[in-house]
Amino acid sequence: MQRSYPPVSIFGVPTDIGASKRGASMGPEALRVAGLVDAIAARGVDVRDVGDVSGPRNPVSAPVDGYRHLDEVTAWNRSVFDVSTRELQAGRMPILLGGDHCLAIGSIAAVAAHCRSMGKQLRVLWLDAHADFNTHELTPSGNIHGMPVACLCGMGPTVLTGFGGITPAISPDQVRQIGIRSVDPGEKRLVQEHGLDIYDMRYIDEVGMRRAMEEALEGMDANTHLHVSFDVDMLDPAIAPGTGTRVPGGVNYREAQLIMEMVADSGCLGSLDLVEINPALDRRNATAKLAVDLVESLFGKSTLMRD
Ligand SMILES: [Mn+2]
Repeated sequence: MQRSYPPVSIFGVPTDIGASKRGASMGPEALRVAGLVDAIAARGVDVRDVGDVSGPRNPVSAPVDGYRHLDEVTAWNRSVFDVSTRELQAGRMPILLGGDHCLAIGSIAAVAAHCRSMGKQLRVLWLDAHADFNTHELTPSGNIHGMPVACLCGMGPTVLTGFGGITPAISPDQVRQIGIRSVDPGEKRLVQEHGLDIYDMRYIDEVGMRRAMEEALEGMDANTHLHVSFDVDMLDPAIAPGTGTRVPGGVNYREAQLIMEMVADSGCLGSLDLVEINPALDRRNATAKLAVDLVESLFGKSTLMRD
């Protein structure tokens, strides 16, 4: 089936401000070097690289009240929110090149505000090894890349929950998480309390990726904007070594392709985050190349002709 995609705007957010390890700040260039823009253009999509967002350097300081770098995280997310909003209002699909996963706060807050103003339904597909549902009371580390889903659901500091003017930006029932296999003990309780819809690795092992994805995409229609937030640590570290928080037992190559192909088939893709690629930990840019390969499938590339 030949699908048509809206024009796409790619922007880089070169920071590791919310991460535990340094290096995700080099992610945007790694993805460009791996040929992301040409790969999307080859799908017949009008794609433009609008350059990098700028923000404060990483001070590498200790947590304060359970948050590391809260001021800097806020500044970066403010810029992300502004760029995403600008591109959405121009009728373009924003693709964020991270950077660490804390940047999804600004990105998804912008998408949520846009959906509200357009009267569209929002579904967030969160592809990750981690639930990212920590709060400053629960977090073992203070790293804000472990908190974006909680912040978006209204649990977090006011500076991070208020982008877009409405708190919470989203509710847990709009989120589906795939690939989860590492959740902190306190976080586990919070996840259960809020009924987050999680397709963890055990569930995927038991029912298969196809059924997990069918359930995760259930209930979407032509009026649904699907935001995909793709943390490359969802993937098994054997195929995606270039990331800061590797967890064994992740999604394999075929399963990952199936996720992307099923998103493409839904016809609902509206925005995308590509985060946590850390070239300092990678082997010859393999993780960025794999991400580009998966993005091609997200834009409808398939092995065989299908209708
Ligand atoms: Mn994450």
